[in-house]
This record gives sequence, C-alpha cells and structure tokens, in this order.
Amino acid sequence: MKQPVALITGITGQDGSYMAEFLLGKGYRVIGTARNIQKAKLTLSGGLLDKVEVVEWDMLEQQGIEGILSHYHPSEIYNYAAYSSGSGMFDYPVEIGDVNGLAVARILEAIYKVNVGIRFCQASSSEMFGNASTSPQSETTPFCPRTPYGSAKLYAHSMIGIYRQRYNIFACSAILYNHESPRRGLNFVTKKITHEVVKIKLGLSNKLQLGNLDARRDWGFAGDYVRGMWLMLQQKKADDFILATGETHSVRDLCESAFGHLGLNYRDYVEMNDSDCRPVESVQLVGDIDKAKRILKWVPEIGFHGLIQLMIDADIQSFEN
Ligand code: G4F
Repeated sequence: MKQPVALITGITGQDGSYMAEFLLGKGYRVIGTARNIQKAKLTLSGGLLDKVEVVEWDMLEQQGIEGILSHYHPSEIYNYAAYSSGSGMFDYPVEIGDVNGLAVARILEAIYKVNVGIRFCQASSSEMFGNASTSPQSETTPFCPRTPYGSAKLYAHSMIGIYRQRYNIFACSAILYNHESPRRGLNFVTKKITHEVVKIKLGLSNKLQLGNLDARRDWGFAGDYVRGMWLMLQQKKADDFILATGETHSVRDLCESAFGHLGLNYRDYVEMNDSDCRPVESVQLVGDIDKAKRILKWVPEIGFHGLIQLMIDADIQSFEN
C-alpha cells in the first residue's frame, strides 16, 4: 500500500507536534510547513527533527501552498498555524485576520486548484461562540465572537462550509475548546500555574500572581484532540465537530489540583493581580460532545486532574534536566 502523506501547518506548536507524532505512529509521511525552516528545526519537539520534513511556506502567500500540494501530494492537511495567545486575542487584529482567517481560504483554494481529493481539517475554536447565549454549545449553537481572534476563526470556519458545499471538498472544522499539555506556552493559565507550582515546590519562587480565579473553562488534553481531528478525516462524509470534555472547572480548581498534587495549599501562595484579569463570561464556554461520541466514537481519555498531573510531572522533569 502507498504510504499516506499528511501536511501539517504549525508543526512546531503544541497541536502540530502531537499530530505529527500521532500520524508517524500510523505510518504517514509527515510534511510540516514553517515560515523559517532553520528556526522551525530549532523549535521542533525532541524526537520529531529526524522524522518529519519541513518546507517553507509564508501563510500570507498563495503560490507557495499550491506548489507544496503539487510537489508532495498530501492526502490530508491539518491546519494549526495561527496566532493563539489567550490574553492577546485583541492584539494585531489585522495580522490575526490574515493568518487565522484568510490563510485558510488560501489553503482551500489551493486544494481546489491542485487536487479536490485532498482532505482538510481546520483547528477552529470555541472562541467563535464568544458571548454565546446558551451553554453547553453544540455544532448548531449560533456563533457570537467577541475578539478579532474569534472572528477570524469564524471566517475560516464559514469558508470551510462554503468550499464543502460548492466544490464538494472534504473540509472539516474541529471546534476545539481549551486543550493543554506539557507543550503549552507560559502565557496560558494552565502552564503558568503548573510551571510556577513546581518552582515554588523547589524553593525557586514563593508567590503566584493570577487574574480571575472564578473564570471557568472546558479544559482537555491536546493529544486527545488531535486523535479526534484525525478521526474526522477518516469518515465517509466531511462534517464539523465539537471536541471538548463537556465539563468546566475554575482557575481556582486548577490551582487546588496543581498545588495539591505536590502537597501544597494554593491559598498560601496565590495572589490576585488585576492586570491578568479579564471579564468573566455570563455564559460558560463548555462543549456538548454528543455528536463526536456518536459519529467518531471519540471520547477524551485524559481527565482534568490527569491533565494537571501530566503537566506538573513534565515541569518537574524539565527542572531536573
Ligand atoms: O489559558 P487562557 O489564557 O486561555 P483562553 O483565553 O481561554 O484561550 C485559549 O482557549 C481558546 C479556546 O479554545 C483558544 F481559542 C485560544 O487559542 C486559547 O487556546 O485563559 C483561560 C482562563 C481565562 O478565563 C482567563 O481570564 O483563565 C483566566 N485566567 C486567570 N488568571 C488567566 C490568568 N489566564 C492567563 N493567561 N493568565 C492568568 O494569570
């Protein structure tokens, strides 16, 4: 059988690296795109460097992606390259529109021109629901983005529906709720907490400054979500799916779990910092995963406390090395 080829944009990031590992395990040849190959090679997760091929593509540019599709003949594309910072969702609105929104139209257009048989999965976001009026949200809940980030993701999501309908392209939108892992950046609250808890335990810090402790999110493990996206591209029919856990926890719960894991009480260390505060949502962002369970037979395997434990253990290891 011919070896399947997958193209991953954003291969150096959290989701891209988990997907690359997942696909390599399934026997795929994996090609990743990056704006700067040398830089990408320096930031690729440990074992991936010798196992994937990295090609240059600036997402603002149309011809490059068409050339890559013509040259490498991927059967599947996973799009993870995007501005993703939580607190920075209002920064660089024009650039966010270009990379998180228009670049998806560039990929879809390239698929249409080069090979309409290529399957495409987009990492969409629960931020498209933003100020949703109902909770939990399902695939039929009306979108109401509240940030340039959510708005750009919604443009991409709409374009997927359009290319699917008009050109019959197998394009799917995975509506991802917060998904975390040891590879998360320090600007996200999960990693900020686990990293700092380990520093406190090791005597390298004694306080953790956070924003609103009552903010709630639906937090899952990134490794589970890439498996869900792969399953989406293995179906008979292209469709959109919510990938989430269906549960919310507060930042306070996160602290309790992370500090508790190392035998500490978060109340002794956590301080509120107004500059990290964001308005608390009136309606919670939490995903209804009934459709993914029914059709993809997908369920998240790592729960909230398991995720925190995984992140803490990885942080301890990184301090030891
Ligand atoms: O970890 P966060 O910064 O993630 P946020 O804003 O929910 O965004 C993430 O999830 C979205 C949905 O999947 C993605 F679209 C996006 O790309 C990104 O992956 O914040 C989580 C919550 C927020 O309510 C925030 O107000 O934690 C609260 N929080 C409280 N203290 C904090 C802090 N967030 C950060 N980053 N830092 C704090 O000190």
